[in-house]
Amino acid sequence: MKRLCDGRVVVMQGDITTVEADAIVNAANSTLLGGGGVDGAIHRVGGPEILEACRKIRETEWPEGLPPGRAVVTTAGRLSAKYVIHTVGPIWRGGNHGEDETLLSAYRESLKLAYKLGCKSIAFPAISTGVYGFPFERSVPLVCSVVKEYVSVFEKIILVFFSSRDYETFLLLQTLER
Ligand code: AR6
Repeated sequence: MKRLCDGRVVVMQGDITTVEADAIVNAANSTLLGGGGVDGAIHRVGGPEILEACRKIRETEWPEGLPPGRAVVTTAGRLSAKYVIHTVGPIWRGGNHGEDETLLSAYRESLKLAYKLGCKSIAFPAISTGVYGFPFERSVPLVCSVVKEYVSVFEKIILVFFSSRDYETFLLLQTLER
C-alpha cells in the first residue's frame, strides 16, 4: 500500500470487495445486470439486493441501459460500504473513438455522485482495463488527472489494483506525486 497526496490518495493491491470506504465503484456494463470481473465479485459478495436495485434503475431511470461514462448509485448490500456506484467505462476500439474522454467521465461522474451523497471516502477498481481492453498504461495519467481534480473534496480516494503488476505499473507511471 502506498499513500500519496498527504495521505488523501491510497494506492493498493487487492480485492475491492474487502476495502473499507463509504462508496465502492463498480466497473459495470450498460445492462447493469451483472457480469464477470470486478462486477461479478461485487454482486457475489454484496448479494442480491444490489441486483434488485439495478433492476429498478433499469425500469425507471435508464430503460435502455446506462450509457458509458455515466454513473448511478445503489445499496451496497452485504458489503461494508454505504453505497455501490455503478459506472460504465469505454470499450477499447483502438483509442480514437473517444475512449479517453469516456474513461475520464466514468471516474468523474462517480466522484461527483459520491460527493453529492456525502461520502468521505471512495474506492475505485481499474475501470475498463480488464474485459473492456483499455490499455492499462494509457489509463494511468487519465486516472491521475481526475483524482487530482477531486483530491481536496474527499478524505480518501482509494485506487485498488487487482494484480501486483498493475499496482507496480501505476506507482511507476503515476503523476499525482513526483
Ligand atoms: N477487486 C478489484 N479489482 C478487480 C477485481 C476485484 N475483486 N476483480 C477484477 N478486478 P473488469 P472492465 C480488476 O473486466 O474492463 C464485466 O463483465 C481487473 O483485474 O472487471 O471495465 C462487466 O460486467 C481489471 O484490472 O472491468 C462488464 O461487462 C479491472 O478490475 C465488463 O466486465 C477491470 O476489469 C467491464 O469491463
